[in-house]
Amino acid sequence: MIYVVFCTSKLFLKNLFLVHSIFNTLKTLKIAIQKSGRLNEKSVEILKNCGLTFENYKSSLISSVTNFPLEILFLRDDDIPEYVQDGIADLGIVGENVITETKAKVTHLQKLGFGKCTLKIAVQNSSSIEKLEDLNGKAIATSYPVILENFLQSKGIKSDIRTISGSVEIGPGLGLSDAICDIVSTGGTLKSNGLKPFADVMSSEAVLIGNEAIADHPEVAELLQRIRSVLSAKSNKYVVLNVSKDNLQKVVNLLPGVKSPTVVPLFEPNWVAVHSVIAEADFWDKINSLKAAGAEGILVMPIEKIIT
Ligand code: PRT
Ligand code: ZN
Repeated sequence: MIYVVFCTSKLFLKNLFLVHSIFNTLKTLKIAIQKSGRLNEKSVEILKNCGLTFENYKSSLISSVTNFPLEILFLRDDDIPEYVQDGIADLGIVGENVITETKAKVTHLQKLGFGKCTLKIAVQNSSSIEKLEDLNGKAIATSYPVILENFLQSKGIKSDIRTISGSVEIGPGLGLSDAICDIVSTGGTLKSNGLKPFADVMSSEAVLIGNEAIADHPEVAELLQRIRSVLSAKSNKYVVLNVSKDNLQKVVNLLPGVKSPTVVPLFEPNWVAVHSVIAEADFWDKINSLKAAGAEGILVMPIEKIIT
């Protein structure tokens, strides 16, 4: 009986992790991340930046965190939403595109700011398809049939969706389809295959997801707080600048800080150093405004964590 259940590798792995979680202490949380591929490195990086110590074994399926009650499961990204939905993993890091495609019932806990991409419909450069309605009755090759179907339905379009698992971009060239629906980040792959983007279907980035029953677990809250402090630090810069007291108010008005800027007297009379935090997004605008307001000797440093 057991041999029948273990007959495919996906089922085998799922059962292996299930048995592991039954015999393991009930307290140890499990987070599933991609074993190899585009999300692996950044997933490992964000967990390490949260102060978690573990070995990133390329050959192993599970790694224990030595300084936090957490185990890391290394999986194919397509399996992560289902593992989290079924409680084999409590948490997971995976692209929103995969969550939507698998229709997994999981809680979205936090967007992570990496793995950004857009699922797009693209057509050949020479294609006569010009507007969405032109896709009626046309064949579209994709690895994301669920997302594409939902999109087309919402636009009232009926196309022939051809599901293929990889190298979708060669579909039109081979005469397999009139268009494709695939993930695009730089656009280089479309270009090198003589395709042009035609419509955006969904934008996506890596997110932290949780099993619906585990989301308010205290250790999940702790991990979430650490992840948020890492993300917040990443999107901000620490700035130290000098300014004469005559211009101090003008400079302070431009700087929010975490609470408010720190102002420290300099040895030179009538001059102070101002310490503050600036959002990465409006960094250059702010720096130029600060210079115009009289700031000098501006130092900009990365921040490791912001704990509020
Ligand atoms: O082995 P496993 O199943 O775990 O991984 P995978 O091969 O299925 O996925 P992987 O590692 O390629 O991607 C994992 C996730 O990264 C995706 O589900 C997306 O959420 C995200 N992501 C971000 C991308 C891209 N950018 C991306 N550019 N996933 C795929 N691509 C591919 C795309 O399919 C196309 O072939 O890159 C090509 C297009 O890239 P550009 O830069 O030429 O536009
Ligand atoms: Zn995959």
